[in-house]
Amino acid sequence: MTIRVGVIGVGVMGSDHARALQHVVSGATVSAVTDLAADRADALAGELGARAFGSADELIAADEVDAVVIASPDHRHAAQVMSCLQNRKPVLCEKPLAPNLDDCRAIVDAQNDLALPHPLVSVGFMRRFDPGYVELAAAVATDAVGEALMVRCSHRNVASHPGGDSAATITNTAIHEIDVARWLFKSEIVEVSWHAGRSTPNDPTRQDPQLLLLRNAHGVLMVLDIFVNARYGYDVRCEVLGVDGAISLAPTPLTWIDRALQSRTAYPENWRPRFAEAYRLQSQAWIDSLAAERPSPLATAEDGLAATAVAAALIDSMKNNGAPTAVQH
Ligand code: ISE
Repeated sequence: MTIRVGVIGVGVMGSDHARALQHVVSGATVSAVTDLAADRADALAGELGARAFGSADELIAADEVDAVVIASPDHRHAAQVMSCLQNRKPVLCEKPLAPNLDDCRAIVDAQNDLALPHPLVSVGFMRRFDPGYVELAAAVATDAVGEALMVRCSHRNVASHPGGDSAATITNTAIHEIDVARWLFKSEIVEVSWHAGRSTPNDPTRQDPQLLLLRNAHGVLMVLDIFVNARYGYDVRCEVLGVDGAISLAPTPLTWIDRALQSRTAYPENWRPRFAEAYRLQSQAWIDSLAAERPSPLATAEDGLAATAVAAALIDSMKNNGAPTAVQH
């Protein structure tokens, strides 16, 4: 059975998802797209042989849509996920599930009220499918470096998305490390604190970089520097410090160039090349679960809620001069 997917939001991420579902992921086809920029939806619909819809609700309700991918702006996710639930359509919602904690809770409650055999909502925390993070998680699970003590992460973008602020850095970008912290250790984050030094002059809309501390229920501390205007390259790092050693994500360049007394490599310009394989594996796993009518192996609505709860605590800490703040689950 080929899964006919409708894609909501065909900007950078949505069009990447649509093209991969059409040409790379087996068992799927893109039957429908929609975007507030109708010309963008029409162009992609023409490219893929799909139908362009005038609204997310019309796409979600369409008979030719078996499942939905939401890649619209973060603040639109909650209403669109709720519409998928009302139409009983499986949905892969890009992170975050919603930037707002109450919206995440409403989604989890609405899904639970349906009492369906399998949850409909999956959340696009794609690093869970990145081969490097999968290897890291296996090492943590087997105490390969001894019992984990601390995690050091860096998440650096070349340039921030327009229209964001200091809170968006947390809900849209750091949300990945928040999920990684939960997923790596299978442990809830119980306390956080937010810190900052000087801020780059390259983005007056936000404090940048930020330093986030996340402590889980087993006492493991994650230290995350997040710098969304780093300029030098897209650079994601993760190192787990254990009793007997340390394990880190390996650098991901494909080549090194040795020339004129220099040896150099290149950073990716953004997350898309760095996590292309993670997105492919995530989408394939989602489609395979739909075709086999088994539960999705992706992050759940509860994972989305938990991540946004941690983000909310970090924002509270930010507003309270970095005070240690308990996470309200
Ligand atoms: C984006 O959605 C991502 O997934 C990237 O990993 C992150 O670096 C970027 O800031 C997000 O907007």
